[in-house]
Amino acid sequence: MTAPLDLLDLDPSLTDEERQIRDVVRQLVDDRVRPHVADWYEQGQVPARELAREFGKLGLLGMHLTGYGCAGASAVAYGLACQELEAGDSGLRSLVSVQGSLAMYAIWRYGSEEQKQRWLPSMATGEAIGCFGLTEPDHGSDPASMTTRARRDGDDWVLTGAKMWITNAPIADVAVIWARTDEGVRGFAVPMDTPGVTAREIRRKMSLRASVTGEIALDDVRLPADARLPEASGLKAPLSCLTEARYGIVWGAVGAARDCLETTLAYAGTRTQFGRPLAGFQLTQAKLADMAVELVKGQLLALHLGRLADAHRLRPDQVSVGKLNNVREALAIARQCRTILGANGVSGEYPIMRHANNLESVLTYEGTSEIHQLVVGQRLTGLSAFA
Ligand code: TGC
Ligand code: FAD
Repeated sequence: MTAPLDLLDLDPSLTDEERQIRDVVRQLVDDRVRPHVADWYEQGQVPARELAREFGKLGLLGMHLTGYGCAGASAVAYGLACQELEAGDSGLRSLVSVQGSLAMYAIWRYGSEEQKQRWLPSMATGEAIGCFGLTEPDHGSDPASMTTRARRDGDDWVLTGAKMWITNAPIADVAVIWARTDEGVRGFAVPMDTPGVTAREIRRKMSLRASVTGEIALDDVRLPADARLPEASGLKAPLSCLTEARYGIVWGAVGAARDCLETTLAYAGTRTQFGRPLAGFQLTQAKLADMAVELVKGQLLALHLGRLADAHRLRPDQVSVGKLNNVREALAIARQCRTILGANGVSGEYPIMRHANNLESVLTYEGTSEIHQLVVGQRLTGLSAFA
Protein backbone atom coordinates (compact mmCIF):
# COMPACT_ATOMS: atom_id res chain seq x y z
CA MET A 1 0.00 0.00 0.00
CA THR A 2 1.35 3.39 -0.95
CA ALA A 3 1.52 6.00 1.81
CA PRO A 4 -0.50 7.99 2.84
CA LEU A 5 -3.47 5.70 2.20
CA ASP A 6 -2.11 2.94 4.46
CA LEU A 7 -3.60 4.67 7.49
CA LEU A 8 -3.26 1.62 9.74
CA ASP A 9 0.22 0.47 8.66
CA LEU A 10 -1.08 -2.81 7.24
CA ASP A 11 1.94 -3.21 4.99
CA PRO A 12 4.25 -4.61 7.70
CA SER A 13 1.67 -7.26 8.59
CA LEU A 14 2.26 -8.91 5.22
CA THR A 15 5.08 -11.42 4.81
CA ASP A 16 8.05 -10.64 2.57
CA GLU A 17 6.76 -13.14 0.03
CA GLU A 18 3.28 -11.59 0.03
CA ARG A 19 4.73 -8.12 -0.50
CA GLN A 20 6.96 -9.41 -3.26
CA ILE A 21 4.06 -11.02 -5.16
CA ARG A 22 1.98 -7.87 -4.74
CA ASP A 23 4.81 -5.68 -6.05
CA VAL A 24 5.42 -7.89 -9.08
CA VAL A 25 1.73 -7.79 -10.04
CA ARG A 26 1.61 -4.03 -9.41
CA GLN A 27 4.54 -3.58 -11.77
CA LEU A 28 2.89 -5.73 -14.41
CA VAL A 29 -0.26 -3.64 -14.17
CA ASP A 30 1.75 -0.41 -14.37
CA ASP A 31 3.73 -1.58 -17.41
CA ARG A 32 1.28 -3.66 -19.32
CA VAL A 33 -2.21 -2.49 -18.39
CA ARG A 34 -2.31 1.17 -17.37
CA PRO A 35 -0.96 2.56 -20.66
CA HIS A 36 -3.66 0.75 -22.70
CA VAL A 37 -6.66 0.02 -20.54
CA ALA A 38 -8.61 3.21 -21.31
CA ASP A 39 -8.43 2.35 -25.03
CA TRP A 40 -9.40 -1.27 -24.45
CA TYR A 41 -12.34 -0.07 -22.42
CA GLU A 42 -13.44 2.53 -24.93
CA GLN A 43 -13.16 0.11 -27.85
CA GLY A 44 -14.64 -2.82 -25.96
CA GLN A 45 -11.67 -4.92 -27.11
CA VAL A 46 -9.06 -6.48 -24.89
CA PRO A 47 -6.14 -8.71 -25.92
CA ALA A 48 -7.29 -11.35 -23.45
CA ARG A 49 -5.29 -14.27 -24.84
CA GLU A 50 -2.06 -12.28 -24.88
CA LEU A 51 -2.69 -11.06 -21.33
CA ALA A 52 -3.57 -14.57 -20.17
CA ARG A 53 -0.16 -15.80 -21.37
CA GLU A 54 1.58 -12.96 -19.55
CA PHE A 55 -0.41 -13.65 -16.39
CA GLY A 56 0.42 -17.35 -16.83
CA LYS A 57 4.15 -16.58 -16.99
CA LEU A 58 3.89 -14.90 -13.60
CA GLY A 59 1.96 -17.85 -12.16
CA LEU A 60 -1.25 -15.87 -11.62
CA LEU A 61 -3.62 -18.40 -13.23
CA GLY A 62 -4.87 -20.91 -10.67
CA MET A 63 -2.21 -19.44 -8.41
CA HIS A 64 -3.78 -20.74 -5.19
CA LEU A 65 -4.06 -24.29 -6.55
CA THR A 66 -1.38 -26.94 -6.18
CA GLY A 67 0.17 -29.25 -8.79
CA TYR A 68 -0.43 -29.32 -12.56
CA GLY A 69 1.77 -26.26 -13.09
CA CYS A 70 -0.09 -24.12 -10.53
CA ALA A 71 1.85 -21.87 -8.15
CA GLY A 72 0.40 -23.14 -4.84
CA ALA A 73 0.41 -19.61 -3.39
CA SER A 74 -1.37 -18.66 -0.18
CA ALA A 75 -4.89 -17.24 -0.18
CA VAL A 76 -3.51 -13.88 0.98
CA ALA A 77 -0.99 -13.79 -1.87
CA TYR A 78 -3.76 -14.61 -4.34
CA GLY A 79 -5.92 -11.87 -2.82
CA LEU A 80 -3.13 -9.32 -3.08
CA ALA A 81 -2.69 -10.21 -6.76
CA CYS A 82 -6.45 -9.69 -7.29
CA GLN A 83 -6.21 -6.31 -5.55
CA GLU A 84 -3.46 -5.15 -7.90
CA LEU A 85 -5.16 -6.49 -11.03
CA GLU A 86 -8.44 -4.78 -10.19
CA ALA A 87 -6.61 -1.54 -9.44
CA GLY A 88 -5.85 -1.78 -13.17
CA ASP A 89 -9.35 -2.84 -14.23
CA SER A 90 -12.05 -5.20 -12.91
CA GLY A 91 -12.02 -6.95 -16.30
CA LEU A 92 -8.46 -8.17 -15.74
CA ARG A 93 -9.26 -9.51 -12.29
CA SER A 94 -12.28 -11.18 -13.89
CA LEU A 95 -10.05 -12.87 -16.44
CA VAL A 96 -7.91 -14.29 -13.64
CA SER A 97 -10.89 -15.14 -11.37
CA VAL A 98 -12.81 -17.00 -14.04
CA GLN A 99 -9.76 -18.87 -15.27
CA GLY A 100 -8.31 -19.81 -11.88
CA SER A 101 -11.10 -19.77 -9.33
CA LEU A 102 -13.99 -20.96 -11.48
CA ALA A 103 -12.87 -23.04 -14.48
CA MET A 104 -9.55 -24.39 -13.17
CA TYR A 105 -10.80 -24.81 -9.61
CA ALA A 106 -13.83 -26.81 -10.82
CA ILE A 107 -11.57 -29.21 -12.76
CA TRP A 108 -8.94 -29.31 -9.98
CA ARG A 109 -11.50 -30.01 -7.25
CA TYR A 110 -14.04 -32.18 -9.08
CA GLY A 111 -12.27 -33.51 -12.20
CA SER A 112 -10.73 -36.91 -12.94
CA GLU A 113 -6.95 -37.27 -13.07
CA GLU A 114 -7.22 -37.44 -16.86
CA GLN A 115 -9.24 -34.19 -17.02
CA LYS A 116 -6.73 -32.46 -14.75
CA GLN A 117 -3.79 -33.60 -16.88
CA ARG A 118 -5.57 -32.59 -20.05
CA TRP A 119 -6.60 -29.08 -19.05
CA LEU A 120 -4.83 -27.66 -16.00
CA PRO A 121 -1.20 -27.32 -17.18
CA SER A 122 -2.20 -25.43 -20.34
CA MET A 123 -4.70 -23.31 -18.42
CA ALA A 124 -2.01 -22.42 -15.87
CA THR A 125 0.23 -21.06 -18.63
CA GLY A 126 -2.66 -19.24 -20.30
CA GLU A 127 -2.36 -21.31 -23.48
CA ALA A 128 -5.86 -22.63 -22.90
CA ILE A 129 -8.69 -20.38 -21.73
CA GLY A 130 -11.57 -21.64 -19.62
CA CYS A 131 -15.02 -20.32 -18.83
CA PHE A 132 -17.71 -21.26 -16.33
CA GLY A 133 -21.32 -21.62 -17.39
CA LEU A 134 -23.79 -21.48 -14.55
CA THR A 135 -26.08 -18.50 -15.31
CA GLU A 136 -28.84 -18.98 -17.87
CA PRO A 137 -31.03 -16.45 -19.68
CA ASP A 138 -33.91 -17.15 -17.25
CA HIS A 139 -31.97 -18.24 -14.15
CA GLY A 140 -29.32 -16.02 -12.59
CA SER A 141 -29.59 -15.67 -8.82
CA ASP A 142 -31.44 -18.98 -8.63
CA PRO A 143 -29.22 -21.52 -10.39
CA ALA A 144 -31.12 -24.38 -8.70
CA SER A 145 -33.85 -23.74 -11.30
CA MET A 146 -31.50 -24.22 -14.26
CA THR A 147 -33.04 -25.80 -17.34
CA THR A 148 -29.91 -26.84 -19.24
CA ARG A 149 -30.24 -30.63 -19.43
CA ALA A 150 -27.71 -33.43 -19.71
CA ARG A 151 -29.21 -36.81 -20.64
CA ARG A 152 -27.58 -40.19 -21.08
CA ASP A 153 -27.52 -41.76 -24.52
CA GLY A 154 -25.68 -45.06 -24.22
CA ASP A 155 -22.33 -44.17 -22.68
CA ASP A 156 -22.51 -40.62 -23.98
CA TRP A 157 -24.01 -37.49 -22.50
CA VAL A 158 -26.12 -35.11 -24.60
CA LEU A 159 -26.35 -31.47 -23.43
CA THR A 160 -29.11 -29.07 -24.46
CA GLY A 161 -29.71 -25.53 -23.24
CA ALA A 162 -28.18 -22.06 -23.03
CA LYS A 163 -25.83 -20.20 -20.71
CA MET A 164 -25.83 -16.41 -20.55
CA TRP A 165 -23.41 -13.71 -19.43
CA ILE A 166 -20.43 -16.05 -19.50
CA THR A 167 -17.06 -14.33 -19.09
CA ASN A 168 -14.54 -15.40 -21.75
CA ALA A 169 -17.02 -17.71 -23.52
CA PRO A 170 -16.26 -16.34 -27.02
CA ILE A 171 -12.52 -16.96 -26.63
CA ALA A 172 -12.57 -20.08 -24.47
CA ASP A 173 -11.11 -23.49 -25.30
CA VAL A 174 -13.07 -25.26 -22.60
CA ALA A 175 -16.28 -24.49 -20.72
CA VAL A 176 -17.24 -25.95 -17.39
CA ILE A 177 -20.98 -26.36 -17.92
CA TRP A 178 -23.44 -27.08 -15.13
CA ALA A 179 -26.54 -29.00 -16.18
CA ARG A 180 -29.47 -30.84 -14.70
CA THR A 181 -29.51 -34.64 -14.98
CA ASP A 182 -31.97 -37.21 -13.66
CA GLU A 183 -29.67 -37.49 -10.63
CA GLY A 184 -29.37 -33.73 -9.97
CA VAL A 185 -26.92 -31.01 -11.03
CA ARG A 186 -23.68 -32.24 -12.60
CA GLY A 187 -20.65 -30.52 -14.17
CA PHE A 188 -19.06 -31.16 -17.57
CA ALA A 189 -15.76 -30.09 -19.14
CA VAL A 190 -16.90 -29.17 -22.65
CA PRO A 191 -14.31 -28.42 -25.35
CA MET A 192 -15.66 -25.36 -27.14
CA ASP A 193 -15.02 -26.93 -30.55
CA THR A 194 -17.49 -29.75 -29.86
CA PRO A 195 -20.22 -29.85 -32.55
CA GLY A 196 -23.38 -28.14 -31.28
CA VAL A 197 -21.55 -25.59 -29.08
CA THR A 198 -21.73 -21.97 -30.21
CA ALA A 199 -20.63 -18.84 -28.38
CA ARG A 200 -21.84 -15.39 -29.29
CA GLU A 201 -20.29 -12.23 -27.86
CA ILE A 202 -22.56 -9.93 -25.85
CA ARG A 203 -22.01 -6.41 -27.13
CA ARG A 204 -23.02 -2.94 -25.92
CA LYS A 205 -22.02 -3.58 -22.31
CA MET A 206 -21.64 -0.26 -20.50
CA SER A 207 -19.56 -1.93 -17.80
CA LEU A 208 -16.62 -4.35 -17.78
CA ARG A 209 -15.82 -3.38 -21.34
CA ALA A 210 -12.24 -4.64 -21.03
CA SER A 211 -13.58 -8.17 -20.60
CA VAL A 212 -15.13 -10.56 -23.12
CA THR A 213 -18.63 -11.79 -22.23
CA GLY A 214 -20.78 -14.21 -24.16
CA GLU A 215 -23.73 -16.48 -24.49
CA ILE A 216 -23.29 -20.23 -25.02
CA ALA A 217 -25.84 -22.27 -26.95
CA LEU A 218 -25.75 -26.03 -26.41
CA ASP A 219 -27.61 -27.75 -29.19
CA ASP A 220 -27.62 -31.54 -28.67
CA VAL A 221 -23.95 -31.50 -27.72
CA ARG A 222 -22.73 -35.09 -27.58
CA LEU A 223 -19.96 -35.75 -25.08
CA PRO A 224 -18.16 -38.92 -24.06
CA ALA A 225 -18.86 -40.29 -20.58
CA ASP A 226 -15.51 -39.02 -19.33
CA ALA A 227 -16.48 -35.37 -19.97
CA ARG A 228 -18.45 -35.33 -16.73
CA LEU A 229 -16.59 -34.07 -13.66
CA PRO A 230 -16.84 -37.26 -11.61
CA GLU A 231 -16.61 -35.72 -8.15
CA ALA A 232 -19.20 -32.98 -8.69
CA SER A 233 -22.61 -33.89 -7.32
CA GLY A 234 -25.40 -31.39 -6.70
CA LEU A 235 -25.57 -27.59 -6.65
CA LYS A 236 -23.02 -27.49 -3.87
CA ALA A 237 -20.26 -28.14 -6.43
CA PRO A 238 -20.73 -24.98 -8.55
CA LEU A 239 -21.53 -22.94 -5.43
CA SER A 240 -18.22 -23.99 -3.87
CA CYS A 241 -16.43 -22.67 -6.98
CA LEU A 242 -18.26 -19.35 -6.50
CA THR A 243 -16.90 -19.13 -2.96
CA GLU A 244 -13.36 -19.26 -4.41
CA ALA A 245 -14.03 -16.51 -6.93
CA ARG A 246 -16.01 -14.34 -4.52
CA TYR A 247 -13.03 -14.41 -2.18
CA GLY A 248 -10.86 -12.88 -4.93
CA ILE A 249 -13.48 -10.17 -5.48
CA VAL A 250 -13.34 -9.21 -1.79
CA TRP A 251 -9.74 -8.15 -2.46
CA GLY A 252 -10.21 -6.97 -6.01
CA ALA A 253 -12.91 -4.42 -5.19
CA VAL A 254 -10.55 -2.79 -2.71
CA GLY A 255 -7.99 -2.43 -5.51
CA ALA A 256 -10.45 -0.55 -7.72
CA ALA A 257 -11.39 1.71 -4.79
CA ARG A 258 -7.73 2.35 -3.96
CA ASP A 259 -6.98 3.39 -7.53
CA CYS A 260 -9.90 5.84 -7.44
CA LEU A 261 -8.77 7.30 -4.15
CA GLU A 262 -5.11 7.60 -5.15
CA THR A 263 -6.16 9.38 -8.33
CA THR A 264 -8.47 11.70 -6.40
CA LEU A 265 -5.95 12.52 -3.70
CA ALA A 266 -3.42 13.56 -6.34
CA TYR A 267 -6.05 15.55 -8.26
CA ALA A 268 -7.39 17.35 -5.19
CA GLY A 269 -3.85 18.35 -4.24
CA THR A 270 -3.19 20.14 -7.51
CA ARG A 271 -6.57 21.41 -8.73
CA THR A 272 -7.14 24.94 -7.46
CA GLN A 273 -10.50 26.71 -7.02
CA PHE A 274 -11.20 29.85 -5.00
CA GLY A 275 -7.46 30.33 -4.69
CA ARG A 276 -6.61 27.07 -2.93
CA PRO A 277 -6.30 23.36 -3.73
CA LEU A 278 -9.53 21.33 -3.52
CA ALA A 279 -7.75 19.22 -0.88
CA GLY A 280 -7.69 22.25 1.39
CA PHE A 281 -11.49 22.53 1.64
CA GLN A 282 -13.01 20.98 4.73
CA LEU A 283 -15.78 19.31 2.74
CA THR A 284 -13.22 17.67 0.46
CA GLN A 285 -11.18 16.48 3.42
CA ALA A 286 -14.29 15.00 5.03
CA LYS A 287 -14.98 13.04 1.84
CA LEU A 288 -11.35 11.90 1.58
CA ALA A 289 -11.20 10.89 5.24
CA ASP A 290 -14.45 8.90 5.09
CA MET A 291 -13.33 7.12 1.94
CA ALA A 292 -9.87 6.32 3.32
CA VAL A 293 -11.46 4.88 6.47
CA GLU A 294 -13.76 2.64 4.39
CA LEU A 295 -10.82 1.61 2.22
CA VAL A 296 -8.69 0.51 5.12
CA LYS A 297 -11.66 -1.30 6.73
CA GLY A 298 -12.13 -3.17 3.45
CA GLN A 299 -8.45 -4.08 3.38
CA LEU A 300 -8.58 -5.32 6.96
CA LEU A 301 -11.62 -7.42 6.16
CA ALA A 302 -9.96 -8.91 3.10
CA LEU A 303 -6.80 -9.69 5.04
CA HIS A 304 -8.76 -11.27 7.88
CA LEU A 305 -10.69 -13.50 5.46
CA GLY A 306 -7.43 -14.37 3.73
CA ARG A 307 -5.81 -15.45 6.98
CA LEU A 308 -8.93 -17.54 7.77
CA ALA A 309 -8.69 -19.15 4.31
CA ASP A 310 -5.03 -19.96 4.83
CA ALA A 311 -5.97 -21.59 8.13
CA HIS A 312 -8.73 -23.56 6.28
CA ARG A 313 -11.37 -21.94 8.46
CA LEU A 314 -13.15 -19.65 5.98
CA ARG A 315 -16.91 -20.21 5.63
CA PRO A 316 -18.97 -19.22 2.55
CA ASP A 317 -21.14 -16.83 4.59
CA GLN A 318 -17.99 -15.01 5.74
CA VAL A 319 -17.04 -14.56 2.09
CA SER A 320 -20.53 -13.09 1.58
CA VAL A 321 -19.80 -10.54 4.33
CA GLY A 322 -16.64 -9.54 2.47
CA LYS A 323 -18.13 -9.42 -1.01
CA LEU A 324 -21.19 -7.48 0.18
CA ASN A 325 -19.21 -4.89 2.10
CA ASN A 326 -16.19 -4.42 -0.12
CA VAL A 327 -17.99 -4.13 -3.44
CA ARG A 328 -20.67 -1.86 -2.00
CA GLU A 329 -18.07 0.41 -0.38
CA ALA A 330 -15.81 0.38 -3.43
CA LEU A 331 -18.71 1.55 -5.56
CA ALA A 332 -19.56 4.29 -3.05
CA ILE A 333 -15.89 5.38 -3.05
CA ALA A 334 -15.76 5.45 -6.86
CA ARG A 335 -18.90 7.60 -7.02
CA GLN A 336 -17.67 9.98 -4.34
CA CYS A 337 -14.25 10.30 -6.00
CA ARG A 338 -16.01 11.18 -9.21
CA THR A 339 -17.58 14.21 -7.55
CA ILE A 340 -14.19 15.54 -6.46
CA LEU A 341 -12.89 15.41 -10.01
CA GLY A 342 -15.82 17.49 -11.22
CA ALA A 343 -16.23 17.24 -15.00
CA ASN A 344 -12.94 15.38 -15.26
CA GLY A 345 -14.61 12.67 -13.20
CA VAL A 346 -16.68 11.62 -16.20
CA SER A 347 -13.70 11.61 -18.56
CA GLY A 348 -12.00 8.44 -19.73
CA GLU A 349 -8.71 10.29 -19.24
CA TYR A 350 -9.10 9.36 -15.57
CA PRO A 351 -9.87 5.84 -14.35
CA ILE A 352 -12.69 6.70 -11.98
CA MET A 353 -15.81 6.42 -14.13
CA ARG A 354 -14.40 3.22 -15.65
CA HIS A 355 -13.97 1.71 -12.18
CA ALA A 356 -17.43 2.91 -11.12
CA ASN A 357 -19.03 1.39 -14.22
CA ASN A 358 -17.11 -1.85 -13.76
CA LEU A 359 -18.15 -2.10 -10.13
CA GLU A 360 -21.81 -2.12 -11.22
CA SER A 361 -21.13 -5.54 -12.78
CA VAL A 362 -19.08 -6.66 -9.80
CA LEU A 363 -22.02 -5.75 -7.54
CA THR A 364 -24.22 -8.06 -9.64
CA TYR A 365 -22.05 -11.02 -10.60
CA GLU A 366 -20.86 -13.73 -8.27
CA GLY A 367 -24.06 -13.22 -6.26
CA THR A 368 -25.84 -9.86 -6.23
CA SER A 369 -25.57 -7.69 -3.12
CA GLU A 370 -29.13 -8.75 -2.24
CA ILE A 371 -28.19 -12.44 -2.44
CA HIS A 372 -25.24 -11.82 -0.08
CA GLN A 373 -27.49 -9.88 2.30
CA LEU A 374 -29.79 -12.89 2.37
CA VAL A 375 -26.91 -15.31 2.95
CA VAL A 376 -25.80 -13.20 5.92
CA GLY A 377 -29.46 -12.89 7.01
CA GLN A 378 -29.75 -16.66 7.01
CA ARG A 379 -26.61 -16.96 9.11
CA LEU A 380 -28.06 -14.48 11.63
CA THR A 381 -31.61 -15.79 11.83
CA GLY A 382 -31.33 -19.45 10.89
CA LEU A 383 -34.10 -18.83 8.35
CA SER A 384 -33.59 -19.18 4.60
CA ALA A 385 -35.27 -16.48 2.53
CA PHE A 386 -34.83 -18.67 -0.57
CA ALA A 387 -36.63 -21.85 0.44
P1 TGC B 1 -28.79 -23.98 -0.88
O1 TGC B 1 -29.84 -25.00 -0.55
O2 TGC B 1 -28.53 -22.87 0.07
O3 TGC B 1 -27.40 -24.76 -1.11
C1 TGC B 1 -27.29 -25.97 -1.84
C2 TGC B 1 -26.04 -26.67 -1.28
O4 TGC B 1 -24.87 -25.88 -1.55
C3 TGC B 1 -24.24 -25.47 -0.32
N1 TGC B 1 -23.79 -24.07 -0.52
C4 TGC B 1 -22.53 -23.72 -0.69
N2 TGC B 1 -21.40 -24.43 -0.69
C5 TGC B 1 -20.24 -23.77 -0.91
N3 TGC B 1 -20.17 -22.44 -1.14
C6 TGC B 1 -21.30 -21.69 -1.16
N4 TGC B 1 -21.22 -20.37 -1.40
C7 TGC B 1 -22.55 -22.33 -0.92
N5 TGC B 1 -23.83 -21.89 -0.88
C8 TGC B 1 -24.59 -22.98 -0.61
C9 TGC B 1 -25.31 -25.62 0.75
O5 TGC B 1 -24.73 -25.84 2.01
C10 TGC B 1 -26.07 -26.83 0.24
O6 TGC B 1 -25.31 -27.97 0.56
P2 TGC B 1 -26.02 -29.40 0.85
O7 TGC B 1 -24.90 -30.26 1.33
O8 TGC B 1 -27.05 -29.11 1.88
O9 TGC B 1 -26.61 -29.83 -0.44
O10 TGC B 1 -29.10 -23.46 -2.33
P3 TGC B 1 -30.20 -22.45 -2.87
O11 TGC B 1 -30.75 -23.01 -4.14
O12 TGC B 1 -31.18 -22.12 -1.75
O13 TGC B 1 -29.34 -21.16 -3.27
C11 TGC B 1 -28.66 -20.41 -2.37
C12 TGC B 1 -28.07 -19.17 -3.08
C13 TGC B 1 -29.17 -18.23 -3.51
C14 TGC B 1 -27.19 -18.49 -2.03
C15 TGC B 1 -27.25 -19.59 -4.31
O14 TGC B 1 -28.06 -20.12 -5.31
C16 TGC B 1 -26.44 -18.44 -4.89
O15 TGC B 1 -25.35 -18.18 -4.43
N6 TGC B 1 -26.97 -17.74 -5.95
C17 TGC B 1 -26.22 -16.74 -6.67
C18 TGC B 1 -25.76 -17.28 -7.99
C19 TGC B 1 -24.42 -16.73 -8.39
O16 TGC B 1 -23.68 -16.19 -7.61
N7 TGC B 1 -24.03 -16.93 -9.65
C20 TGC B 1 -22.73 -16.55 -10.09
C21 TGC B 1 -22.41 -17.14 -11.44
S1 TGC B 1 -20.68 -17.12 -11.88
C22 TGC B 1 -20.29 -15.51 -12.09
O17 TGC B 1 -21.04 -14.63 -11.83
C23 TGC B 1 -18.93 -15.22 -12.59
S2 TGC B 1 -18.66 -13.55 -12.79
C24 TGC B 1 -17.11 -13.41 -13.42
C25 TGC B 1 -16.07 -13.13 -12.39
O18 TGC B 1 -16.08 -13.73 -11.30
O19 TGC B 1 -15.21 -12.31 -12.62
P1 FAD C 1 -31.60 -11.81 -11.36
O1 FAD C 1 -31.30 -13.06 -10.66
O2 FAD C 1 -32.73 -11.78 -12.32
O3 FAD C 1 -31.80 -10.66 -10.28
C1 FAD C 1 -32.34 -9.37 -10.62
C2 FAD C 1 -32.52 -8.56 -9.33
O4 FAD C 1 -33.41 -9.27 -8.45
C3 FAD C 1 -31.21 -8.41 -8.54
O5 FAD C 1 -31.18 -7.16 -7.91
C4 FAD C 1 -31.31 -9.51 -7.51
O6 FAD C 1 -30.54 -9.24 -6.33
C5 FAD C 1 -32.81 -9.47 -7.21
N1 FAD C 1 -33.23 -10.75 -6.63
C6 FAD C 1 -33.21 -11.99 -7.20
N2 FAD C 1 -33.65 -12.90 -6.32
C7 FAD C 1 -33.94 -12.24 -5.18
C8 FAD C 1 -34.41 -12.63 -3.89
N3 FAD C 1 -34.66 -13.91 -3.59
N4 FAD C 1 -34.60 -11.66 -2.96
C9 FAD C 1 -34.34 -10.37 -3.21
N5 FAD C 1 -33.88 -9.95 -4.41
C10 FAD C 1 -33.68 -10.87 -5.37
N6 FAD C 1 -22.43 -16.01 -14.80
C11 FAD C 1 -21.76 -17.19 -14.98
O7 FAD C 1 -22.29 -18.27 -14.75
N7 FAD C 1 -20.48 -17.19 -15.46
C12 FAD C 1 -19.82 -16.06 -15.75
O8 FAD C 1 -18.64 -16.10 -16.15
C13 FAD C 1 -20.49 -14.80 -15.58
N8 FAD C 1 -19.88 -13.63 -15.93
C14 FAD C 1 -20.58 -12.44 -15.86
C15 FAD C 1 -20.01 -11.27 -16.36
C16 FAD C 1 -20.73 -10.07 -16.34
C17 FAD C 1 -20.13 -8.83 -16.90
C18 FAD C 1 -22.03 -10.04 -15.76
C19 FAD C 1 -22.80 -8.75 -15.69
C20 FAD C 1 -22.60 -11.19 -15.28
C21 FAD C 1 -21.90 -12.42 -15.34
N9 FAD C 1 -22.48 -13.63 -14.92
C22 FAD C 1 -21.82 -14.83 -15.08
C23 FAD C 1 -23.89 -13.64 -14.51
C24 FAD C 1 -24.10 -13.21 -13.07
O9 FAD C 1 -23.65 -14.16 -12.17
C25 FAD C 1 -25.62 -12.94 -12.90
O10 FAD C 1 -25.91 -11.76 -13.61
C26 FAD C 1 -26.01 -12.80 -11.43
O11 FAD C 1 -25.90 -14.03 -10.77
C27 FAD C 1 -27.45 -12.25 -11.28
O12 FAD C 1 -28.34 -12.92 -12.09
P2 FAD C 1 -29.35 -12.09 -13.06
O13 FAD C 1 -28.54 -11.12 -13.84
O14 FAD C 1 -30.12 -13.10 -13.82
O15 FAD C 1 -30.28 -11.29 -12.10
